[in-house]
Amino acid sequence: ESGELPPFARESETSDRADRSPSDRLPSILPDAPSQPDRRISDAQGEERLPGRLVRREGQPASGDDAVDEAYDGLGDTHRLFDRVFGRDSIDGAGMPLEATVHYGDRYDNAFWDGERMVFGDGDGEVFTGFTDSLSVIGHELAHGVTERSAGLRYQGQSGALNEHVSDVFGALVEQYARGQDSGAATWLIGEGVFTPEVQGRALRSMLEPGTAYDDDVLGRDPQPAHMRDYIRTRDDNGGVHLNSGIPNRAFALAATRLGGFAWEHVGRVWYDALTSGRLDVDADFAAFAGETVRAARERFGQGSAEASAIVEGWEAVGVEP
Ligand code: ASN
Ligand code: ZN
Repeated sequence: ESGELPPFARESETSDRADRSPSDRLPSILPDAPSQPDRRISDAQGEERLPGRLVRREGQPASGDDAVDEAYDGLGDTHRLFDRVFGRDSIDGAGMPLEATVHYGDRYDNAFWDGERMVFGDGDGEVFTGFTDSLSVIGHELAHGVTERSAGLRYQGQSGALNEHVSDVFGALVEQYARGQDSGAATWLIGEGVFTPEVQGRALRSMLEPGTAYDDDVLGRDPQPAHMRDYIRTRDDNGGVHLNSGIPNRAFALAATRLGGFAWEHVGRVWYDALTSGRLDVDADFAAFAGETVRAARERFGQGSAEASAIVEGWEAVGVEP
């Protein structure tokens, strides 16, 4: 009946509490102190050379250049989500500096992660305004770094679409967390604010309604599928990584909106757990990834939890059997 207490329990029962400092007495209930980001923003000054000239470091005041200051603030918001919500300090979980280059190229119509830094073009001014205008885009690019240093999903075919999907998930969550938005109030759009007013469109992608983000004379219609039956087989875009990501994106957004509340507290947590579980293969397909999210949900929230059920239903709604 009186089994051995685990060593830590016995210790706390028997130690003389008055002799210990407050931080010794309350170690397990005090959250980790938040970490600070270490941001470094460089300016490529219209060239396609990296890194460009360092123009703003951590703690320095606003530069007055919108792209520089938006990148700086957006990296701060992204660091805050990963650190405060998931307990991950920066891209590598060990305080790695967050480096970005803005004003990359001449009217450059994209943003990307190059393996070391986030890079943002200014846009051509006709279709695209600058890519730092959207917090979800900044979060998306930084999340590529997190994926590279965790599951390492290979940027080709289904694993590549999952890599894109994970970046959209954390891009959307950074924005929702910064705005204090619950999943019902969220837009679920990636890249709001990157189009000029001339474009008939809301954003680059819609996670909740893939295929409906824009319908424009110049750009055409948003080509993202929303269900496995419409999966796009192509050699372009590493096997359609920016297209087929619509399918898992919708599964995530459906699960989140079904649960309500803050997405980063349930589905976001589960996706982060799955990504960092060490159980995902670099070549994971949609079904394998879905299975890992369900497993992670059951581990964190319980076998028959509402969270696990919503996630199963989200995947089934897009034709993926977890
Ligand atoms: N904006 C794109 C992305 O981050 C750029 C690319 O495909 N490399 O996925
Ligand atoms: Zn991407």
